[in-house]
Amino acid sequence: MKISFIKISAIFFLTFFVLSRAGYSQTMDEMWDSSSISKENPNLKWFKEAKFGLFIHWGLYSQLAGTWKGKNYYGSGEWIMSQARIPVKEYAKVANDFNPVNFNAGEWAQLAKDAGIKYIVITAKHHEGFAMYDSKVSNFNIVKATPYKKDPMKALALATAKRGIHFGFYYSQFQDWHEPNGGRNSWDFDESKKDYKKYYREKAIPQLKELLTNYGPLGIVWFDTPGGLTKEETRNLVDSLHMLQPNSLFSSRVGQGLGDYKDFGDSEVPPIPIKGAWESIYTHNDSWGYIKHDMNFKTPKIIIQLLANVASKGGNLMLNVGPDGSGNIPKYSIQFLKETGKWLQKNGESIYGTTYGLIPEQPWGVSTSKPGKQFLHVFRRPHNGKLWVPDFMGKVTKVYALSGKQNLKWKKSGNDVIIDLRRDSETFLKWFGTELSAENKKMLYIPEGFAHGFQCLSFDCQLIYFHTEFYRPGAEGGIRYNDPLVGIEWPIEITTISQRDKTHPYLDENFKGI
Ligand code: JFZ
Repeated sequence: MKISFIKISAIFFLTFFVLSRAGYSQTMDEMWDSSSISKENPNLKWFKEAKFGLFIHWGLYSQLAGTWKGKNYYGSGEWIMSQARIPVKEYAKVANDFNPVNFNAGEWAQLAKDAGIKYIVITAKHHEGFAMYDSKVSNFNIVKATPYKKDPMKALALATAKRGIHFGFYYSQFQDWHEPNGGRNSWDFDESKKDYKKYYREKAIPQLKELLTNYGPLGIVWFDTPGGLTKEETRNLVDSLHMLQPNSLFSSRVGQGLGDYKDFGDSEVPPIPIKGAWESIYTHNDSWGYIKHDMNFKTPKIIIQLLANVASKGGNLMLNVGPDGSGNIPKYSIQFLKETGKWLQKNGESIYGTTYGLIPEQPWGVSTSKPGKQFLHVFRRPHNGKLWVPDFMGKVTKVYALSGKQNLKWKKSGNDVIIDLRRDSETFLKWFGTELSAENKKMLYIPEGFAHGFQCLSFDCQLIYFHTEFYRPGAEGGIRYNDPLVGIEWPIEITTISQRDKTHPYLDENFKGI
């Protein structure tokens, strides 16, 4: 028997837009806030429109790939020197084997281009202290200390410029585990005896000057984990570096509130819209630096939803990949980024140059906007096909699917807009892959790379599973409905809301309230 009720979607959600009346556009213009862009740093304009950046963590730790002396480490591959308490002298020997001959700047930059990425920030020096560029300040660098002998940053600066991608460096200004006076190596050096100022004078500042002088215009200098400087000293550092690159944006992790835009904590999206220029950073799997046993890659669906979610709060997503010690970007990062790029080619209008929408986050998804337009990113289809857009103050003139441009039926109910997303109106949906084992109804095939992306069309449910095994791309086989770690969930629609009881029967007598 051929079973066809389960389909797997590559692109799980849709985008719609709503034209609004002129008066409303004004409000939108205000919300768009172009005046505040020009009042603040004009260099922020490109950044605010860019929405999608690529972070690259690449260094000696990439060569170690999460393993030291036969022991596997997990979490942050770039922290392995600290996690394993590797002495400076021993760690430095890793450079002898670091020969990333597969590095190809053109390929990396082209991947970013194909993925719809507008800026790249790469680690010029992470906490390990190793310079991934040709530095005259310290010999602990890729040109002097490795068999590779070339400067990959030079090539990448050129390759990105050629493709119109803004280029930037991550630089760990305070933590430097290689240096006796650098921050945070307490296993080789006594922290209390350190002269941080000497380290800044002799390494960090001269290296930053090299980076800001020798690689053309930098879109961003991404500082990280500040320390060892007063506000005044930080201001002097920032001012002197800005003289070298007046148009470059400095990340907020330069410290003391002196950055040009805000970075949230790692893997953090604010729950409500935030004005001004800001960025959320996420990594594609679980680690920033390459770990060969970390296969927990986010699927294109998850990346796209993350991008839409961040955009719906008004910010940028900078997604990290961790190339390996040979210079290869992990194949799932390549594959999933390209998929994301395909989606952006059709739906990019709902992301690039947008800001948060007028509609707060809904059970079905999020919204972004441009003057006169609202884009609805529908992550979860309402079970009855009716998408409720509550309290919508604009005048709706048209509702349509962004990719494909098919008009959708809609009506108003008070201030709510109800959009018809029933199955017969979903010709625009791009489903692919209907794979189910004919012999065993309970077995669902996981196509490579889409271990996250299930949707049960027959009863509007979504498969959920708590077994990390299932997230591993490339895992053969399938999952069983009767597996205790697999569940299904589906949305319910609440039509009447009653007053909440003042006394809650479930509360403990001693409960003091929240
Ligand atoms: C830092 C680094 O230590 C880490 O290796 C990686 O480069 C990451 C992008 O940045 O880690 C941080 C820094 C700040 C926060 C969290 C992790 N924070 O503010 O929540």
